[in-house]
Amino acid sequence: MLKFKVIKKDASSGARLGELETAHWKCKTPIFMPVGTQATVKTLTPEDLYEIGADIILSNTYHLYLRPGADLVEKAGGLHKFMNWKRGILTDSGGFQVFSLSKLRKITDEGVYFNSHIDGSRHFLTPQKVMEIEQKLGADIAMCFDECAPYPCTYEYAKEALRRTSLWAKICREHHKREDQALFGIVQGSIFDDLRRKSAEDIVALDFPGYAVGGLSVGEPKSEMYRILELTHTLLPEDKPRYLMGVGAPEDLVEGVKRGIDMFDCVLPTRLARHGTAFTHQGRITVRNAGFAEDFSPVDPWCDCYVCKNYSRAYIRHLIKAEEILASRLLSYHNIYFLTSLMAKIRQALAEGRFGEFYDNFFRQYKP
Ligand code: PRF
Ligand code: ZN
Repeated sequence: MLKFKVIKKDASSGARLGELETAHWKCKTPIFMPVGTQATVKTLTPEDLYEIGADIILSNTYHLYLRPGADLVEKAGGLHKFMNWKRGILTDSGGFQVFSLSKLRKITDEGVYFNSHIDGSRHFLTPQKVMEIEQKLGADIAMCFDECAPYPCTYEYAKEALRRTSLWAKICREHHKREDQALFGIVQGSIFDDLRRKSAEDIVALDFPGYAVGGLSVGEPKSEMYRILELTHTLLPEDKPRYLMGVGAPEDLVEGVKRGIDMFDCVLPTRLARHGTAFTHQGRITVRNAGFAEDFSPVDPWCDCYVCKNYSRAYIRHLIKAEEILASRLLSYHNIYFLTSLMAKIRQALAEGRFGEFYDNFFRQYKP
């Protein structure tokens, strides 16, 4: 179902090199997982993603439940067959999307009432129902239904969301039966140390094959996120994968790995791409800016991706100005390649026992 092994630990931080095996795919960690919300990583084909070197992609229970529906995906033979993806898939539970996308929500201990962001129709998701949906979708890794508290929020609110997350995790655990799918628990607790401790304690007691840190990167200062990560990774079992949800800025991947994180996902690379922004080894550039009109160099001269080997900033800027969809595709390809190869370089550094040196070099060049 899921095998995870720590191969090597960094001597002076929480960073580790690992090996993760799921029903469809085996890979080394730490990894970045591109997001394919609606069973597609926007503008890219599976072949593009194989070429880039993506190991696991993420999809969303919330979106697929609303459209096209879990029954249809099941009829197609599961999400892998439906979207023609042969490597790993992780489905998020909707515990975040239902809070960020839908209006008129009502949360009870039984579940969440909400209105579809597509047609306004009324729905009720419970942990039982989310498990039923995720098992129909058939991803390699499924996530528990959780409540992600907004930032800022009161201590009392965060405590209540944590209590509900623990209650739902227990129900999810009981209703999850698929042996070829691993169910991960999610730690909440906002930015409160004692709540994070309590949440980790509750979730670890349920003995999941992997653990996620949720409720971060929701608007809190980066220093708070790093502080909570520093604490949380010491509360999670060493021999299980740790996944930081919804985090994908290059500097946060490096800081996350340093604090014991093995898996990341984020819409950032594809979203930035659609807005004309690219990652480079020195920081982000906005290719749509006039300053690049006659810049015939690659998006990132230090990148060896297909886009950087074949196209210039000036050409991509032209595509953006002319509203040609190829612009989104080329920048999405490059941005995902950038994060995927960043993780490959981190793994290489870990394997060679020089993560500290890598960290220093990265921040000497990359300006967030
Ligand atoms: N919970 C779930 N998905 C998520 C989050 C969470 O807290 C976040 C927070 N960054 C992103 N995606 N289920
Ligand atoms: Zn590139």
